Amino acid sequence: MQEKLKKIREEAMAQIDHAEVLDRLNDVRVSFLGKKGELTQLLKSMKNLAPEERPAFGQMVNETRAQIETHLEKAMKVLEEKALEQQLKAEEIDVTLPAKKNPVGHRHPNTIAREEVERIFIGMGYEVVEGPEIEYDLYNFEKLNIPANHPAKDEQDTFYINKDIVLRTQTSPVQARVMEQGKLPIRMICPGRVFRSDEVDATHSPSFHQIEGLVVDKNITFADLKGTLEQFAKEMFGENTRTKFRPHHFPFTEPSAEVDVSCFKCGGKGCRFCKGSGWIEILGCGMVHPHVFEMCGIDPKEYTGFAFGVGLERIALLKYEIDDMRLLYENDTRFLKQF
Ligand code: 2NL
Repeated sequence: MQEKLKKIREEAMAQIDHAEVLDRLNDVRVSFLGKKGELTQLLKSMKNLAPEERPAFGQMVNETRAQIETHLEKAMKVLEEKALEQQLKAEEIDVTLPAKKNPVGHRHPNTIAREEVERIFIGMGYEVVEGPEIEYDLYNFEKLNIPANHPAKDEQDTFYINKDIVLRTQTSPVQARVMEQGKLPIRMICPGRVFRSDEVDATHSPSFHQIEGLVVDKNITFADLKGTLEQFAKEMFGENTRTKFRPHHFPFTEPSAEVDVSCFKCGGKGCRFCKGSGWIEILGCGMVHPHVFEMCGIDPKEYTGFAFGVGLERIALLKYEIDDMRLLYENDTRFLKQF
């Protein structure tokens, strides 16, 4: 029996010494010290001994158990430390490595130009209002005095969803909706995306952006229109900018005008930029047509007003001297981040 005990102890110690992982140590514990373990079996077989031999043998078994346990504890500690060390090594962070660069975005030239226009008109007390890009024919055309047979309504110019619904060709329907709400006076601008069935080239795109403005109050005159747009031109293109109003025709305004600004490159002397004329066309405007007022529920005998429309891309291309509109839509950040 003593021989067997010695063999068990040596075997256990050897297995503990060879264990390389904690799980293996646990197996060793179970197979020697567990309920069905070898040492427990040996203790059970003590009944084969003579009664006077039992206490001494029992004590020997207990000592062996204690020795194995102590050895197991030590081995466990060593393995636990080794595992922790490995984990720390695997999760090591080198704080001296260069950080991953987070590319920062950039405002689009259209956005910069829009925010500049908004800033100028907000400074003059205007509200910024937005509206739907998909509109009723009624608001996009009819209420703006563009009748059924008008060439602008041609399928070649307008994207039709069905015979009553279009992709808006201008942002004026937003203004028609505000007028209909009947809260007067009105001082508003409405920036937004508009659509026309155009082929893509250096100056055209089927989807582009507009900012329209509208003022409605008692006693608004063409002088208010002129002063407002002169102020806008100076803030947008420089203090020395002069403006020129040329007669024009729009269905929704009467009288109507197109506005040129003195070339901000050459100051009006004439250069490649203004094609030698000294003037650059920037917007269209006019006094709101009485018929438009009537269709939007405003009495034209009591109220007058002016309106204007600016192409946002046109402003961005001019201001940043970009010669092809397509560059604005390609979203190449090498191009966009220059502005
Ligand atoms: C242009 C010309 C213009 C308007 C837009 C307008 C809106 C209402 C009533 C009357 Cl609700 N007029 N808008 C007026 C004149 C010109 O835009 O060439 N835009 C790029």
